[in-house]
Amino acid sequence: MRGPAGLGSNTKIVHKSTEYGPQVDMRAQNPMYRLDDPGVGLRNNGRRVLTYADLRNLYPTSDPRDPGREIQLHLTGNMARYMWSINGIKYADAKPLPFKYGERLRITFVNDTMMNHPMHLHGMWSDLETGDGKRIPRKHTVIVQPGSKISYLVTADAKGSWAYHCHLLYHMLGMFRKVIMT
Ligand SMILES: [Cu+2]
Repeated sequence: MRGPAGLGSNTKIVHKSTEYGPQVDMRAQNPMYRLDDPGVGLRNNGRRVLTYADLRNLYPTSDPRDPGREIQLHLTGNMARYMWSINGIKYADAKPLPFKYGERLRITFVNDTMMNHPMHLHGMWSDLETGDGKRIPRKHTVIVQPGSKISYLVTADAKGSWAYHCHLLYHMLGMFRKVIMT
């Protein structure tokens, strides 16, 4: 089941079989949206900290369609071995992610690790779902907090091959996918 545009995902969280093995040392048991959580080190510090929950677009949502499909991606790793992956599979072993030109899709990230991962999809906007479908903010990079989930919408409007990766240099070797849009 998919929620309407702007409100996020109702889809069940599933840890795929590829997430089980020495390359993954933990899996989030009940990941929630934490859009209004300032994050580690910025909570309850006496100041008002702006969060993703505060973001609204100045302009109406450019593509108001509800998503036609949803991709759930798990950010995975093994902290002690410093190995990083998506769905337990590192880039070198992964198949490209297929996008269909013209589609509106939802990406839901589940962070199964204890670190933040700023995820960057090249070539398209990441329309972050913060609760208002009419004013969806557009981002290039979306931070996924530890043990949480987050969703955004993508309009597939650029054919070709695109990089999709964590923006932390030491993570991106494994936490990386190629997107191919046809
Ligand atoms: Cu990362």
